[in-house]
Amino acid sequence: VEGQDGGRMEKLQQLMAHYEPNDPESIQKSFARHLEYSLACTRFSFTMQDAYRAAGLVLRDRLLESLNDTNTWYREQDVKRGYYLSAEYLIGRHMQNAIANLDLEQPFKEAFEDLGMKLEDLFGEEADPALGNGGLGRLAACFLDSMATLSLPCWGYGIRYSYGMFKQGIKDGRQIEEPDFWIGDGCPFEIPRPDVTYPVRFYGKVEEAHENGQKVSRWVGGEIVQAMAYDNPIPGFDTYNTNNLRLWRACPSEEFDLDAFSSAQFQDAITQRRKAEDLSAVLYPNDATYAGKELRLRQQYFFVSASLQDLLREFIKRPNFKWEELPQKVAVQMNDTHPTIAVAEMMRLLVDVQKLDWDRAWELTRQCLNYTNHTVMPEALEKWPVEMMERMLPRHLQIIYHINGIWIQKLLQRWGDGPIIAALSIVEEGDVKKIRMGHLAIIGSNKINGVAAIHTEIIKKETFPEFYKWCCDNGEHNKIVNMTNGVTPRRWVHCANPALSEIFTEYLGSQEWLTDMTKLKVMLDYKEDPKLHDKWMAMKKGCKAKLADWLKSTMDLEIDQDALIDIQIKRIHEYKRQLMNILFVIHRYLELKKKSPGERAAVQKRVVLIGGKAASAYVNAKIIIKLINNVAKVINNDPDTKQYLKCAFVPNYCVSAAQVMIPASDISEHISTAGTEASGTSNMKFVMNGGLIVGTMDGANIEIREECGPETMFIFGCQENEVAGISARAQEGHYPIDSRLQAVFDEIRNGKFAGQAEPEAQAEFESIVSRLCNARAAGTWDGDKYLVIYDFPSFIDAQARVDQTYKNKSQWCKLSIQAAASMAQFSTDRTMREYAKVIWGIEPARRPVDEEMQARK
Ligand code: OAK
Repeated sequence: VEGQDGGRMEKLQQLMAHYEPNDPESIQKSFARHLEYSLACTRFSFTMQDAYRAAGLVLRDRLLESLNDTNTWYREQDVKRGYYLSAEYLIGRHMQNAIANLDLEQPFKEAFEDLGMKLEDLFGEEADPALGNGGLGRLAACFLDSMATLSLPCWGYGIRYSYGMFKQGIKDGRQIEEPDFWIGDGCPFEIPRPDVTYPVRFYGKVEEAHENGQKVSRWVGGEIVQAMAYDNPIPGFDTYNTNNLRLWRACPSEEFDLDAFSSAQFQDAITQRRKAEDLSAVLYPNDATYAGKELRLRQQYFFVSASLQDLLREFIKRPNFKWEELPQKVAVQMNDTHPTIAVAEMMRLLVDVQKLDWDRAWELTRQCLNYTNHTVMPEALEKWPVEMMERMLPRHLQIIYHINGIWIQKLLQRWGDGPIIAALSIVEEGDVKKIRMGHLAIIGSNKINGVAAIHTEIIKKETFPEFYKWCCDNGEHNKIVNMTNGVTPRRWVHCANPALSEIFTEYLGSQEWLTDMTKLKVMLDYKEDPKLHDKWMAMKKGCKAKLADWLKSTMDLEIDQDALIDIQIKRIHEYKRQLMNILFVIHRYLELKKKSPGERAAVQKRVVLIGGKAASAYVNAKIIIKLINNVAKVINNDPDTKQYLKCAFVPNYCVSAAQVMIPASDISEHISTAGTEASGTSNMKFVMNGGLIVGTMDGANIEIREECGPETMFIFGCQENEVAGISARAQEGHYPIDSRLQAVFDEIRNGKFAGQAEPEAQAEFESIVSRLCNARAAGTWDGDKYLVIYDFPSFIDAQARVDQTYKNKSQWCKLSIQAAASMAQFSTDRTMREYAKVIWGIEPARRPVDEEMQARK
């Protein structure tokens, strides 16, 4: 509304000059108002789902106040902004986290208890937004929490998928995939912004033209989709800052043409509309692999283009902006190769739209963009067929060729012609010519980073060795940097494990540890204190009881709460070696069977839980799920052993499941072949909750061990630098199979876990075993590529050490406290501080609060 305001502004200002109060009674009033007026329920008749929604709206009011004020503050201060571009955010449930971060735990509890409702029951009503596959997406979510908590002026950008990660069901032991329409009747935490939309073009052609004597390129025709913003406020903990996760939804570019109702074009109009909406409809359920699907590239370009248009608009809005200032005001992080079309799009926006000359635009682009690599798996480095790009993004292909031309010239000048030129080119020659997005990202970035120390070294030496050589040759040794991952202690300790949070707060006398985990070192003084041991063990017991209830209600599984709880939860992938875990379970079972009843009673009781989703097209991963389920069935029904060993595949592993499972674990399995897991982040969550790790010298395990002490970890298996030699020897035929593993293989082959009852499964299990034993093919897809056979004996040893150590409860408790108290390095607060300092050059901008707000506290 514009024009003479007749004091309107002032009046509105006065009306709005109060913040929503946070005492329990005001919260109740706000709840009742939303129940009746926003949701159209009555006070006398509403469901728990309605109550959750109304409570969500109570929070949303407060989040909005903070989000708007924070943004105004950033603008006033003219701070440098960070933008995290990620195709995935595995955000998890909002409510509990928002209550904690807004410092509303006490008043909310009181308000709802007084109304006869438990907060936990409300939390249980929330859908678990799973707009991500696994590690990369969850890391992005933890980063957002830390950026807000550190008051860093940083936003996330991504895609608002209507369908997130599929829901995993298990039928006859096999994975089935069901759609996850998480958005259902709408999410109270998101704010649709129909006023924030950008056009995104696809297909069409490029026309050359002359403007003011300059040759210019114009991308015309094709189709235009509108990107509409949905904002998701991300409140920080112990700060008044609330940042934003802006997700884009695809909408058709024009509303219905009414004339079309009566014309034959009506059907076409509907088809166009649906095609546009398809763009943000569903998350590709591939983790660390990619399929060259056209829709996927469309999704990537869609959200990248909208995000860059949005952030440039914010930059341009600043009074007297100058393009030279862009790198002082904007830093962009590209989360893996998925958003790396940003390099070409930034150039297009600067050159074609903003009319900067090429060299200037390139300097600005290169200074603003940064790229994180999240996997050593070469199959995850995206490469798009030139033909596809030429059709879909013709202007971008031109730009990429131009960038590559200049790049190759530089290389030739420096090194002359040779094989290294082809290795470094953005374009991969071959039957199908492809654009290597990893190369484009590196060339167009200021910094490149790996996600754990070992991973960063692998990137330098194996993933991009020629680039590293180029950097070193140019004196740019620090272009590739390490940023070890982390996790947020707010969600993964405070929310997931309130009992542990209370212990820490009691011993430290404040909640400061939640923003400074180095404070937990104080706990080390008490690691042998029997009083703390009692509390610690009671905490674990409570977590196990919660897990037991949850397993009973979700999958009708009963577990012995006195048993050692052993968990492996992560995406199912051959390199993560869930197969080795289940082979060990079989071994344990066979050993138990050999014993007399008396001897069995002396064996440590164990419950082994395995959970994770397999990409829908990943055949071997799906067979592994089936094997786990079939093994579990045999073991859990054997009257000789079932008291001592239980095993289960926990269906539909997701963030909310992790929040119940992780705190209850005694040990967790992080057992990837050395050099294959970039970092891993669940390892950090388990240890923060007082669990110990059975693990290989891989990913962040190595750094966790350094921080917590080798005695807190059950390490086994070969080292990364031994892998190549072992594989080579295996191919020459030197690949002995341990007799205990041989016994396991025999049992599988003899049909113990499928047999004639399930011939198909039997054939699949046998095929898996014979692939492992096919030593000569090791190092190829058909052999024991991930060295299960080689590492198995030392895995058995590590597990024996676990049992031995667990016998001594106070020793175990001491190690558990020691490890949990030594995890400061693995808070994403530390990770984000490092990104902000080393990569982005961004400073915190803590929003001050006015007196009224202060008084309200
Ligand atoms: C997913 C798709 C493409 C490339 C990588 C991924 C991915 O999820 N990688 C995982 O990233 C995590 C966060 O950095 C790491 O902890 C995991 O080790 C890595 O597998």
